[in-house]
Amino acid sequence: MKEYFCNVQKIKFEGRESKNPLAFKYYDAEEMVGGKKLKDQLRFTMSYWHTLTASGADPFGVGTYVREWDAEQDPMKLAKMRMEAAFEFMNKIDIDYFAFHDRDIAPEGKSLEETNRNLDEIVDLCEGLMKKHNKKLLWGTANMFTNPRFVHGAATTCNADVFAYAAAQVKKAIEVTNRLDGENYVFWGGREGYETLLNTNMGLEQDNLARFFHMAVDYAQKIGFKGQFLIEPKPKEPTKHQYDFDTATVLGFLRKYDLDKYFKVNIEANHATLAGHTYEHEIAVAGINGALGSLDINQGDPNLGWDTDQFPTNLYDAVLAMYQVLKCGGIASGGLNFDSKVRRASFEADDLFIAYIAGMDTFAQGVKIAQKLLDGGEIENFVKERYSSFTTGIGKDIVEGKADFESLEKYIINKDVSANKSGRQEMLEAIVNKYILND
Ligand code: XUL
Ligand code: CO
Repeated sequence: MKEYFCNVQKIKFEGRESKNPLAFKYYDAEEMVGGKKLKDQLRFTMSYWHTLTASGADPFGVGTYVREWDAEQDPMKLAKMRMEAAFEFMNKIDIDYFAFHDRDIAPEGKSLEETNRNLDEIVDLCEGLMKKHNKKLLWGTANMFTNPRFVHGAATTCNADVFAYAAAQVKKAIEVTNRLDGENYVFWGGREGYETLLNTNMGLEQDNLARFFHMAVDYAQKIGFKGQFLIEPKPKEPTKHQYDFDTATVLGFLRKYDLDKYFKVNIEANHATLAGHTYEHEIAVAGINGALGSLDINQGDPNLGWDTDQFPTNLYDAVLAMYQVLKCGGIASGGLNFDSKVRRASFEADDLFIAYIAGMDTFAQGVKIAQKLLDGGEIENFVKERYSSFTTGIGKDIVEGKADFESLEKYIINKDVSANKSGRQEMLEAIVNKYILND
């Protein structure tokens, strides 16, 4: 088989003293952390779109990435080359999982029928390569945002024919995900939102979105798809207002339409920050609601108001995110998907490897330090003590549902309120620093 990344050999773990840019310094896949091998704790995932399909184009300029398949003109041959390159990449970077949109892996034809035939042909190739190289599909999804037919949305469009097209497209994408034993299926509402309320029937659009999700659940049950459905929140971009704004909004929507037992969330760092939250906030909201499904890892730029999808290299953020993940009991059927792209100026093929290594090393350290923080217990014990008034006396009555306004009034009316204690934020932040710096 043709080699696509000739300048790169299989990436090895060389340890923290290594100066080799093409080696792991902190990610040792076999290292045990929290009772699991790091590779099972993190389940790193290659995003097909950023790694194989993207070109480095931005709204001001054409693609810059230099790839072995650039000269190929025939769309199906190109799709096959990229699929082979995908497995070479996963083998060399030592990642077991991948995720894709239907249109990342195969080109559209003149009709949906032809498009589906193209997809089947590439999925045949993919299935064989998965068996040969022992790789797994973390999730599949449908791209319902690139083609102009989705200009007004897919499941939330004003055009019923487009709704039908989107339904048929997702039907096929679930079938393909099922065929490849995908462990999850993701809905990111690419254009499910609005630009102006002046032309939008928001009530109908949201009802239709719920109808669409129910159809997906029914169809999955019909064909025996056992994977977890996930919704990926994002507040804006491409639309001014996306309906799946953040985790709390998604959970409210799911409960309103009786969908909450079928869906969890796929949380992306840069989407969290666009919503005005931290990544760890979104993870914690999902965690306390039993809805943490999977993670898209990347980082934004604090000075830019859009989704820059940069590779995650901020260790502090990774520690805080993984701390919440560990507190939720781990990532379950999900993984850590690199929804991250190399910068337009990082156009050489080696940059892809360097970027993945940087991200994998960051999250390896992130989870190791988070586990030590948890094991050290200083923060957990502080929090436990902070809420200790709810474990005895009147606090216990409140928690156990034995109190009401009248009994609480009677209890407090002639009593001094006990003194509040410091929240000690700076002390806790210093503890986090200690664990990072001492590691
Ligand atoms: C876009 C985004 C998507 C989803 C999958 O911001 O995050 O790539 O992850 O559709
Ligand atoms: Co994403």
